[in-house]
Amino acid sequence: MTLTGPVDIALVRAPGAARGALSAMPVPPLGLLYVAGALLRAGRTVAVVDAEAEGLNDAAFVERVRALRPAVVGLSGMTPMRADIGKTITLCRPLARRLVLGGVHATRFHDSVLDEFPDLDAAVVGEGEEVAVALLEWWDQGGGGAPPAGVVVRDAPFVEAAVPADLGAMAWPARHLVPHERYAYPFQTARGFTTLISSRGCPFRCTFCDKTVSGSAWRARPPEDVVNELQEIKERYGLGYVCIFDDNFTLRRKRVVAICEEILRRGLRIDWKCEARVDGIDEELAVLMARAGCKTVAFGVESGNQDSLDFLKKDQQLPRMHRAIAACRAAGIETVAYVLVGIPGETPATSLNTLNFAKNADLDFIQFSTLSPFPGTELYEQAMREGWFRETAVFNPADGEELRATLVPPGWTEDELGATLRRMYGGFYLRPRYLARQAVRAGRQGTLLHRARLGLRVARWYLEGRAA
Ligand code: B12
Ligand code: SF4
Repeated sequence: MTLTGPVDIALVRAPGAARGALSAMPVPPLGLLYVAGALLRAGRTVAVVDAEAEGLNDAAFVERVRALRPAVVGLSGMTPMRADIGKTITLCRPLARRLVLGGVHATRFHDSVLDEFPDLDAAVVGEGEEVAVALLEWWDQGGGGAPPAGVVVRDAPFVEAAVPADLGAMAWPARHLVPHERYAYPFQTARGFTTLISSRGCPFRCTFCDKTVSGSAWRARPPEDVVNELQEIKERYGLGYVCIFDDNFTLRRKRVVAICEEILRRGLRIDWKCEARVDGIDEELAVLMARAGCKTVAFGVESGNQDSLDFLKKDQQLPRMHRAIAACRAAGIETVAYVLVGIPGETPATSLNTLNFAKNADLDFIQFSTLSPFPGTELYEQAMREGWFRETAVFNPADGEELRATLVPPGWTEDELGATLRRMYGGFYLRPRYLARQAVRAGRQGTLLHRARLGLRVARWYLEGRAA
């Protein structure tokens, strides 16, 4: 939808803010869309400018935002993307009276973020829907006295906002504000793509996991609300594939069963992917999920070495991983694994056990990454204590940040991390039988072109690295 100004707030994702070898496939800015939904419900005029999706360069982005004449510009950002946060602030400063940052970086560094970015007027800490509504009201009233809970401004005390408890009462993401035909996802199996969150938070204790925004208390939306949203995605927006980005979609089996049964009861035909722990899926559940449209499950496998899983406090056993992956395969669900390279205790040689695990488990796709110690995590404290912390240019074709917090454990160099990562990608993907099987399946799904393009991008990244 094209909105002409003036608007109360423009929520923006600037050019480059989702960059990376795979960034020709930006995903919707879900956090911004949730904030937009809450503000619209509160009667505000809201625009979302996603320069990544619209293919805008800096000049075109600035013109788009300027034309909206926003009173406030709001942006989001993760810690590895702080150069982009700075750039967006510089571009937007002349365009609005107020500038506010929300998201992971603002939340983690709420006590220093206004010093880091002096042109910011405020930061929103934590889940931002209700806080953003309160902030705009506060600014309307002149912005005097203490700011609302969850808002950081200069020279005023900060009070944390309560985490929203009733997710079922929340407005859905305002998807009509962004061009959904421009979004795509590597694993999508149907035309039209979006993302959805059905629960927030995760009670597990993995030492590398940054739970800054949504914390450890798991909160979930009622199954009916989730299926209503899926139905809207299909019927109002005509989108056929949904990525459920919950930290832990399968934490409560009963809830997953209820969601699947409701999808089936309504005869809703929509493809979806979710992220799960291996202890959240069994044979029977996988069959039900597949019947309800689940095409892909992504597991945080992390490593094929049990010692490494224990080191990371993953609370997961290798045999259970094999079982969950096999259950999905038997049900016809594709499996993706997120896997880490450079876990302390592993060497470049023993980390290849993970590659062997992946091949033996017959996974469909793997995303290998170096282990990142993010501030606020147990791993970060450990990395600082042990002198393992570095910031390096990213090695991974799937991630788009320039500099990434990287852990360089004893026995490794940064070069070895990069080289091992490439060896893993090559060792997994460049197998003739694997490629042939994937090509046949993609042909059957009608995703051959989409996946071939993706494969070519990863291959280019791989070959460039070998030539360097
Ligand atoms: C889905 C996801 C992705 C997706 C989509 C990201 C996107 N741009 O939307 C993909 C796969 C592309 C991705 C990529 C990356 N991700 Co990611 N991702 C997530 C995940 C699992 C969920 C995010 C989400 O959609 N949450 C739901 C929405 C509703 O929440 P939200 O985005 O946080 O927004 C809320 C608040 O933050 C706030 N808010 C946010 N923005 C704003 C703006 C304003 C103005 C206001 C008022 C409020 C506000 O209000 C929102 C509503 O409550 C989180 C883990 C997590 N649970 O947070 C990791 C996470 C955010 N990702 C992370 C990282 C590091 C990355 C990468 C840099 C690489 C990587 N994987 O290591 C890349 C960078 C990509 C990029 N250039 O943007 C880290 C961030 C760590 C940090 N300290 O910054 C996290 C926390 C994972 C982790 N546990 O370590 N990611
Ligand atoms: S890595 Fe996954 S299971 Fe572990 S704490 Fe984070 S979200 Fe939970």
